Amino acid sequence: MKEIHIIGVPSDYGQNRRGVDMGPSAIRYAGLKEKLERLGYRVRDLGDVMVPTPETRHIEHQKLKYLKEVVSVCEALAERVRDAVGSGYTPVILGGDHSIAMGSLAGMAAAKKQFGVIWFDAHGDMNTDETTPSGNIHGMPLAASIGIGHEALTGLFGIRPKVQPENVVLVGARSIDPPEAELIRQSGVHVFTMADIDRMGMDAVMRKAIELAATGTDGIHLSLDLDGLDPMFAPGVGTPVNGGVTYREGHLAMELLSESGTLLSVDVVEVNPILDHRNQTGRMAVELVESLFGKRVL
Ligand code: 4U7
Ligand code: MN
Ligand code: MN
Ligand code: MN
Repeated sequence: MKEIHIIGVPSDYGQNRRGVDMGPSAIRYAGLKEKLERLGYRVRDLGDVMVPTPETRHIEHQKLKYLKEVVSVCEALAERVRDAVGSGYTPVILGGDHSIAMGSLAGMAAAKKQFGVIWFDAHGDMNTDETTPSGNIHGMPLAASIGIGHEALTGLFGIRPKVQPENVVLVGARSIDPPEAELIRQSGVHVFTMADIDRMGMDAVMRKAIELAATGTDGIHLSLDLDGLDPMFAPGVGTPVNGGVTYREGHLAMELLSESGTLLSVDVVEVNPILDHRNQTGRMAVELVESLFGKRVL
């Protein structure tokens, strides 16, 4: 069985509500390492990527807030992910806001010829500095990873693009800004909205998503934004959106990905303990990861 490497990235440079920097602690506190070990894995916690506190920095670009800091955190993460995956380990990357996924995907791109991405999220994360309504980089990591947007982000770690849009699948989308929708349509990434999940069911959606992400690639990176779940099950997120994936649909999605045997790496992002209720969202994150790594009833 593959060895799992946990990497924490306590960064909240990509969004404007403090607290998501405590995500790695909350997820660890919910028992991530022990629970993965109980499933039979060897697990090493590599600790956190160094992230200077934002109060010691200042915002230079209003449309790309904390650009320099986001890039340096992502490049430090990319090195760790490249080394873990290159040595045959499975990284579990703990955010932090979703901007850190640019680092995960950069590391994957350095280690693998081709990989697919399942982007589990209420949002599209397909904004650029030209379309962003907020200036927050956590709304841009998917666009940047397929080569769309500001060159400081698209060219991160010297690889561009990180992933081919035809191998990228959004699951759970229900809040997309109008210019972002236009970019999604032009880009060629695949999207299953909540309406698609309602009509087709999560089983059919995930089977299709896995096929699209895995075809012609070495495997799949899952980017798990906890706001993809309904806020009833994951209240501790900075940008909650009603009408999300249920508890059971979330687990089913993880089980199907687990059974496919295609998982290479995962990030778990946007857990904000300050907005949470007694670490409900941190615990939910760990439960989902357990299903993803094979936990079953019998
Ligand atoms: B997340 C937003 F305007 N689209 O760009 C933006 F609604 O990583 C939200 O999915 C982005 O949590 C949410 O700021 C980013 C906004
Ligand atoms: Mn996101
Ligand atoms: Mn989101
Ligand atoms: Mn968010």
